[in-house]
Order: sequence, then C-alpha cells, then structure tokens
Amino acid sequence: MDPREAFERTRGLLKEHHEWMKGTVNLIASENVTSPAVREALISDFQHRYAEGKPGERVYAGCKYIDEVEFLAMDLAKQLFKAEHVNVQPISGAVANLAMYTALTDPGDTMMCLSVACGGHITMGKKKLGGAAGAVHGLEVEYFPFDEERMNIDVNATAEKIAEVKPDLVTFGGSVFLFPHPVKELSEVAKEHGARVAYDSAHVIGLIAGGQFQDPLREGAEVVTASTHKTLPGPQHGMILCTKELADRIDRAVFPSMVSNHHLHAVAALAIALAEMLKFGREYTAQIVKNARALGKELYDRGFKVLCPEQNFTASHTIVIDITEYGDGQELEKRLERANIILNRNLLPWDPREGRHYKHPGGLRIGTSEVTRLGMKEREMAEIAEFIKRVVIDQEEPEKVAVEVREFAKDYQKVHYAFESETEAYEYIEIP
Ligand code: DSN
Repeated sequence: MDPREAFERTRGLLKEHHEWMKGTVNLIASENVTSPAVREALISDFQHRYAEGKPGERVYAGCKYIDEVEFLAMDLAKQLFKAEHVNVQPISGAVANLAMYTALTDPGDTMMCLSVACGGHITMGKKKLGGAAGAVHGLEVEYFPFDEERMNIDVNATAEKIAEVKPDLVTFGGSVFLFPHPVKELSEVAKEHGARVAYDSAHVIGLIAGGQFQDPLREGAEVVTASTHKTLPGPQHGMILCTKELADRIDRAVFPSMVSNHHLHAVAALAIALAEMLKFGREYTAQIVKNARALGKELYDRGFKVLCPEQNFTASHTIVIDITEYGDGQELEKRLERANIILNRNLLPWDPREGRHYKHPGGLRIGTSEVTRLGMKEREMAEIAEFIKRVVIDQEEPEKVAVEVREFAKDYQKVHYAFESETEAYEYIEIP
C-alpha cells in the first residue's frame, strides 16, 4: 500500500465518520459524547508522556503538572462520590474490574455476579466463556438467581445461594442495568458469609454522580469500579472508588499489576468531566432518566414489547426491547443503522434457554445518555420512537427514513451541560 495514500485514506475515513455522526441518532447505552474541553485535553501533550506510580512518587521526570492534574481528578472524584479513596489510573472499566479481582481475591476463589445474559459484563464471565474473571484471574463464577419479570437480582434466592456457596466476592452491577441492585439487602449477608462486596458501576456511575441512582458505597459496597465515558461523559478510561481500608490493596493492584503508564491525557480529560458533572450532573442525569422512561413509553405505545412496563420501563439510562416478533437483534440493529439510528442488539435473560445466541439475540438495548447530552427532551423521544417504529414495524425503506433522521439531528449538534460548547459535538478537529 502506498504510504501517502494510506495516510490520506485514514484521515479521510475519520472525517467521513464525523460527517456521518452529525446525521445520526446515537442510542448506544455505553457511549456518550464529550465536551470540547474534554476533547482538547485528549489531544494535549499529556498523551505523549509517562508517569508510572502515584502522583508525587513517579519514576519519571517531567511530571509536575501531570501530578497536579491527577491530584485534582482524585479530589474531584472523592467530592462527587463521597469516597474515602479514589484511583483514577485504570485505563478502562475492564482493567478496573481486573484490578478489583486482584485486590480482593486469589485465583481459585469464587465470585458471585450476574450472568452475561442477565446483564453481567464480559469481564465477569467464566473461564469456559473466555471472561476475564475466569480466564485471566482464575475465579470460579457463580451467578445470582435472577427475577426475569422484574429484571433484577432475586433477593431471597440469592441470600440462600450466598449462604450455600459462601463466595469470596460478590459483585453487583453490570452492562444491562435497568434498576438499582439490592446492594443494601444483600451486602450484610455476603459479608457475614465471608465475602467482599464490589459494584461495577460502569454504566451508571454518571447517574450515581448526579444523585439519580443508588449510592453503592453507602449501601455496603466496599469497592466500586467504573468506566468514565458512559453516563459520565468523560474520556474512555476507568476509575475505582473504595474504602480507606482497601486503598493500598487497590492501588497496588492497579500499579504495578494492571497498568504501566495510565494514559495521562485521559486523566486530565477525566478531571474536566468530573468538574462538569459537579456543576451540571444533577440536571443532566435527571433528564437522562426522564428521557429513558419517555422513550420506553413512546415505544411501548407504538406496539413494541419494552421490558418492565409495570415498573415504568427503567430507573436508569437504559431500556430493553424484546424484538423477537420482528426479527432478531442483529438484523434489526443493522436495519436501524441504515436509517442512521445507532443502537445495539442484546441478549435477553431467557435467550440461552430458547436457543438464541449473542450474535442473533432477541433483544435491543437502548440508552439515552448521548441524545440527552445534545439537549433532547421528552418531546424528541417521541420523534425517535416514531422513526424506530417506521423502520421496524412499518418496514419503511431505512434509507428513506435516514434522510429525515439526518434532518432531525441537525438541531442537536451542541453539547449541553458543559462549561463551554462552542465546538460542535461531532466536529472533526483538524490541527493545521
Ligand atoms: N460491553 C460494553 C457495553 O456495555 O456496551 C461495556 O464494556
């Protein structure tokens, strides 16, 4: 391949992606769009530097500003989450989970958590499934009994299973997260039987910051792992909150066990995102949840089988649809993408039992973090529901709907809930 051609092609593809994003409605529950200030931090000189170890104790020179920024990020997170200790060095939520396993357990120990079909993250998976818990850290994995009707952990059955299995670690949280988990109800039982209690807040950490979801540290969790780019609209990165008692174990498990350098530009971007959440987080996340409920209702009223109608569909940023009446998750995800509506397929808890696989699952997962960030409210949720109905139920030609989606998206190009929003959300930043 001609190097110049490849160089131009790559830059061209990036620009095409940005142009495409301007005309889409993004409903991926694990994504968001950052403020211009967060994007600026990501392309700063911090991304060229190394700073192994704790701030103030680095094994590299040149870190005086980097140290100050990392202390700022830690202080902001402590303030926002009322956490005794914070580590902002994991480079992703997955790495945060691996560090948490390393700090709290030994290979061969048992962890209880959600199965992937019931909303657990792939890092919680068993060895035979290639999940990091089993395949990387050597944990035995036992699943929480799950109440499929209420889309939540079955409290009584789980209490009994904890007493029987006596796991070393109980991890709440996951990737499909409609309602708060029963942390308060089960933490004491877990601890009485010798388990540590952790909570994977990757999806809901922004909602926790904004006071719109449960507060796991107050409900009995000793360690909270997070990614910082979902409901918390920061850089792609990770973070761990924990009790003072576990601070040293967590810090050692992050460095040197899990990271060497820890992506300093992302730490700076995280500090900015945390400051924005302190100022705007309550208003932003309240609207995320209102939008998710509104979108659930609008879709339900148009005939979609949105899960949990009797519980108002969700208490988070996510809703889930059983889509089996209209096709499988992958086929419909692709059809909607042709209409510029971006969301993703998802396993339903009962899919494995009914012979469905993650490639062709029975569900669609929909999140409202990004559309809310762009200033959309309940009225716009009705318009989005109508677009989805036209593509999935009415079987309109997706390319025809895409033209209207592009037109609709034109009014939502600025990032809201940020200190500055001059640069548009999907503008490609070219450095001359
Ligand atoms: N698997 C991602 C998701 O929830 O989309 C998170 O890592």
